[in-house]
Amino acid sequence: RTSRRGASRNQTAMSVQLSQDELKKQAAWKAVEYVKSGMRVGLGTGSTAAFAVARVGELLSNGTLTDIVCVPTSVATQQQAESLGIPLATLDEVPKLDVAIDGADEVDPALNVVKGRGGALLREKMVEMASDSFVCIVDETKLVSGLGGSKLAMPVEIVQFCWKYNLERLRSLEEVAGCEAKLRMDGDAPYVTDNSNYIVDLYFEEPIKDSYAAAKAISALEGVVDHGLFLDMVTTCIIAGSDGVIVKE
Ligand code: ABF
Repeated sequence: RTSRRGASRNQTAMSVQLSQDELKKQAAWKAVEYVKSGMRVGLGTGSTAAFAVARVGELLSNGTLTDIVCVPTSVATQQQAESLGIPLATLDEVPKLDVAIDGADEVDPALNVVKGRGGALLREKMVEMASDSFVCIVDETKLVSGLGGSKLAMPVEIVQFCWKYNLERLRSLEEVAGCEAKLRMDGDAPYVTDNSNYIVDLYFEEPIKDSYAAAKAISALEGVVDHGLFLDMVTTCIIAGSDGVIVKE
């Protein structure tokens, strides 16, 4: 028998989860309004982006959208899109996109974002850099005053070769001084990305002082493939919050 208090606690948790999913869905549906028939579309990764992929599939199946081709940012998104019958291509086949829709982990006031906690940062950055516009979709919990401020992971994709050496070099960069660097694990083994690389997660006590300097320094390390700082890339940010959906350009 669930105690009355237990039930109310679960209901509260459920209502929070439902409302966060509802916010993600609202942001995603708003973003898909930017997709017009005939467009080439980048499809993001993560739970918010998944709502956008589902919406694209729905509008294709009911004839609202026609003649679009999509480039997924992960195997997971590729599989979701395939299950919905969404026409897919690769950047080799479609090197220029009209719009990319994707989530984020953190958004700062300048619309610079941290992405990649879903492990898909490399393909996301390639697709979003290939796109004329990048519509970022978040719920209000992703807003931060400065990147790294959520104290959650800022991911860096590195090659597997000598990963300990690369982790230590990341940890010693003065541009990310004081960060904690951990190899992301998947159970007992290192997490392996769709591109057969590893992820090192950086954690910050304070927001990163200079995101641009940090991005430059991290990218300069030859064992680094790419990182989760997506700077000056978002063209439109759609933020779903308790007081509605806000569009920031
Ligand atoms: C993806 O969306 C990743 O870059 C990022 O980690 C994730 C956010 O996931 P969610 O929408 O589930 O919060 O693009």
